[in-house]
Amino acid sequence: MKTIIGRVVLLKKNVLDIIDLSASVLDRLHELVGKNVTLQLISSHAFDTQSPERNLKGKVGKPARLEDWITTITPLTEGESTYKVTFEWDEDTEVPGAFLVQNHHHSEFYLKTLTLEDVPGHGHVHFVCNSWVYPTKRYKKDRIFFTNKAYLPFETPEFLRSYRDEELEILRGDGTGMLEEWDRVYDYAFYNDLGNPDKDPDDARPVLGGSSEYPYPRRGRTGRPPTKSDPNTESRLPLLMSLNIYVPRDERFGHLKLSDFLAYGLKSIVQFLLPEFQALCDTTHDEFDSFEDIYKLYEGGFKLPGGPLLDRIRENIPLELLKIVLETDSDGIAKFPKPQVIKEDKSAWRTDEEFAREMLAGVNPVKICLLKEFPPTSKLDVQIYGNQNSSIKPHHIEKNLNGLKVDEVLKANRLFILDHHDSLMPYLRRINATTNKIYASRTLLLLQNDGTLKPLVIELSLPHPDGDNLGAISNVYTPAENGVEGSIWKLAKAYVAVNDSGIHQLISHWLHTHAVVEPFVIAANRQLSVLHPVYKLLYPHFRDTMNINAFARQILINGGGILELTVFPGKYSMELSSVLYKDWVFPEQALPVDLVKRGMAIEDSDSHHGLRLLIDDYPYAVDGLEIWSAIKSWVEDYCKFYYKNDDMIQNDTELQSWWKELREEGHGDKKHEPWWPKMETCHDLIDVCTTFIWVASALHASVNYGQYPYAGFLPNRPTLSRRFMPEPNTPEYDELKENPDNVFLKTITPQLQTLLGIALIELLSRHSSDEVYLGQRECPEWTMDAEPLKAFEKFGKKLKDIEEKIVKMNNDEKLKNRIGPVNVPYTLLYPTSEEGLTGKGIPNIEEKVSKQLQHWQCAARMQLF
Ligand SMILES: *[C@@H]1O[C@H](CO)[C@@H](O)[C@H](O)[C@H]1NC(C)=O
Ligand SMILES: *[C@@H]1O[C@H](CO)[C@@H](O)[C@H](O)[C@H]1NC(C)=O
Ligand SMILES: *[C@@H]1O[C@H](CO)[C@@H](O)[C@H](O)[C@H]1NC(C)=O
Ligand SMILES: CC(=O)N[C@H]1CO[C@H](CO)[C@@H](O)[C@@H]1O
Ligand SMILES: [Fe+2]
Repeated sequence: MKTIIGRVVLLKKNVLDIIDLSASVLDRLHELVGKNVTLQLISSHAFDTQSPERNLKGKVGKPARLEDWITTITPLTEGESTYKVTFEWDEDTEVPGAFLVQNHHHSEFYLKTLTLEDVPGHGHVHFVCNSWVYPTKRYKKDRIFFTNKAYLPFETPEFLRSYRDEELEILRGDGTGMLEEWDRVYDYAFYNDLGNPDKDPDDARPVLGGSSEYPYPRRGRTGRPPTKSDPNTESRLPLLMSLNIYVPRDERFGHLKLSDFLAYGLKSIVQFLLPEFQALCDTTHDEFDSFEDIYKLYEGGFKLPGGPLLDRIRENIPLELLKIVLETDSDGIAKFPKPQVIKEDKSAWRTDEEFAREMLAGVNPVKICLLKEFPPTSKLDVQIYGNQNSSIKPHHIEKNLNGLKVDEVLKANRLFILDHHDSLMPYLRRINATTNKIYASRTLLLLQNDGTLKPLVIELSLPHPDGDNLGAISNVYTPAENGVEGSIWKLAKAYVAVNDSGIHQLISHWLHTHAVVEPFVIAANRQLSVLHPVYKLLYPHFRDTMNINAFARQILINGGGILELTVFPGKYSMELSSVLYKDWVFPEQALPVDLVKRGMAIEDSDSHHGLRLLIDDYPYAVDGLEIWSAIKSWVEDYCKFYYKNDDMIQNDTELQSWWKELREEGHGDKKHEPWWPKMETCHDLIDVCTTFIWVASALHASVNYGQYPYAGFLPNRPTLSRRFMPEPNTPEYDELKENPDNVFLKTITPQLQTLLGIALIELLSRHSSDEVYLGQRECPEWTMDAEPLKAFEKFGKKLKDIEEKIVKMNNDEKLKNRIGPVNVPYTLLYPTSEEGLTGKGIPNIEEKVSKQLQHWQCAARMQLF
């Protein structure tokens, strides 16, 4: 009998919880009366003679105690503690492959790693755990952790196989009951928790997912009971508990109890302030009078309306919280950082050149398409919607074609379109009946000789007042610099921007990155063991998605939540995103496929990456293709190490179950689509993993971290419009002549939603100090396989090279779309970043739920009640 020394690294609960001071005291008490934490090694080569299934399970060693828990004083600052464990180990049982842990303490701890220092014949053996371990009474079986060696299912050492399978069974759960804080179950549910029909019939929302009318990706199941009014709607958590919405425990790192602290702040806000705040919203103070007013938001001179209100707030809320809630200093002065788009030049955002450039390099560069026929047509059903074809005529645009004819520019692939017509038209009648007044829009642009785009015409359309089937009523606007025509043209651009902001937030950002990723995370945790190489490959891109999405269901995308308040489709927002999910096609999320589909690139084997861009200087596509191909080579190198041939893919039971469940459950409303990759070849696996990593990291970064730089100044990317375009010979038209800026501001997003919107995107656009970027891993020992580690290093180097290229291109004056009149270089696909609002950086994951974002809950609710 020999001994093996192990070192355990963990974080005690009280290190992470600011409030729960009692945990460590109680744990010290427990230790004194003999309760403790024990670990047992499991052999991967010797079977357990005690076990009834003897020859199936690896032998379990004697329990060994975590030493020195009492004597290690837990500091109240952040930090890890290291503990020693001494295992007794039979020499003939060979190498340990897993270990069990039992926590007899009063509270949970976060187990990071176990390292065995000198296993005879093997040296170091490393276990990467990264998991919350609750007291044993919370589990039916002891928690198990495996070594950091990746194994395909059939390569798993025989004596570890049943442990591997049992762990997956636990993670799948039994599909019943309400899930609790300590549970680790990954399961599926529809989006049926957004509405609150018990409160008010007006707060009911349709169930998204599970029907052909409202298809949707699945979310994680929480198992809360149904509402009283509608058995198909899941009840919502009471407001004060809303941070405790269930996600599998390890999807949420810390700060559980912070909610108590928040609840306190929240209660004071609600009790003391609400009536006043509501009164405030009803007054006419809710307008910015001039652009100067808006600039003051960033320059520190904007005084929020309602001085007495702020005094009242200050009496009742800790100053720290107040600052976050209202983004003000103690004098009630609102101060936001100046968004990049107005940093260098206060008016360049209003130019046509910048308006067009942001379609290639702004925050939503994924919508613009080549125009293939003129005039543009509609795909809407003629029976229902009548004639929805465009009313734009050659004479509208020919004066701006630099002497060319429409046919000539069309043939030369120089006409482009930002088309927001078909997707919105079916919603316009209902939206226009609310306070929002919007149009369906089409914007045509010309590619000029210097590589920039020039807007040619904007068409704004409404349904016919006497019935949808009578077709669209459209107006066409052309560029104008001065006078009332100039003001009309500026408004037309604003309507397009309103449209584009809503589609950006709802579709490009929420649906196409956050919502579609969650089913991949759920299916992987249910079907791929942590030992599986594909799990290890994708794991860094899974983390926090379920957590941020759960949080979003609580306060952002729920009925009456911030999204409904701040984007034009209002209460129809999520419904609209469900209708547009019908158009989501997984293989088209691959950047090269997307570019070809939008006509922005043509396949060409002689070109770099096999594609020729029709607009050479399309910054999103140029940088995106570099990142895409770096991800692809990394995934290729990694997958080829584990899969030597296609048979091994077909033979991999876990991989096949994952892929089947993703299609049939996770994206179950699309299970009959013929376009799903079959997962029969290495090529399929590489494509799927590359696309997934692209979506979760780079695509998300490109539409997320530019939000503050471009849309933090609302007039550049207004989110709402409240009036229609003034018609000649009306008082509104005269007002426009006299005071164009005032009319502009009264048309776009009002003051309160502006403040709300700015504060929200400031949080979403911020990088935390512990962000992990593409090409980096939190844990250097994530695998012990040497070749994959080497390939990963190569990936990191390639990303560094891309950074250099991006800087070089941004300094090249010939590439006009990379900087533009506003003088903001394109860095949204620059891989790394510093902390804060930098407008660059590609984290491995969609954003973390930051402490600040949690505070935001207060702010949000305060506005919503
Ligand atoms: C719209 O344009 C297309 C293509 O030119 C044409 O086939 C279709 O009939 C038009 N629709 C209507 C309702 O005129
Ligand atoms: C906004 O976009 C949608 C979807 O593309 C489109 O149908 C709608 O008409 C647009 N709205 C405005 C105001 O342009
Ligand atoms: C397929 O799996 C079986 C075990 O399930 C294994 O014995 C066989 O070698 C595998 N075939 C290939 C080509 O990997
Ligand atoms: C211009 C326009 O179409 N306005 C319509 C908006 O919606 C309301 C309610 O359906 C109609 O009454 C308006 O005519
Ligand atoms: Fe995001």
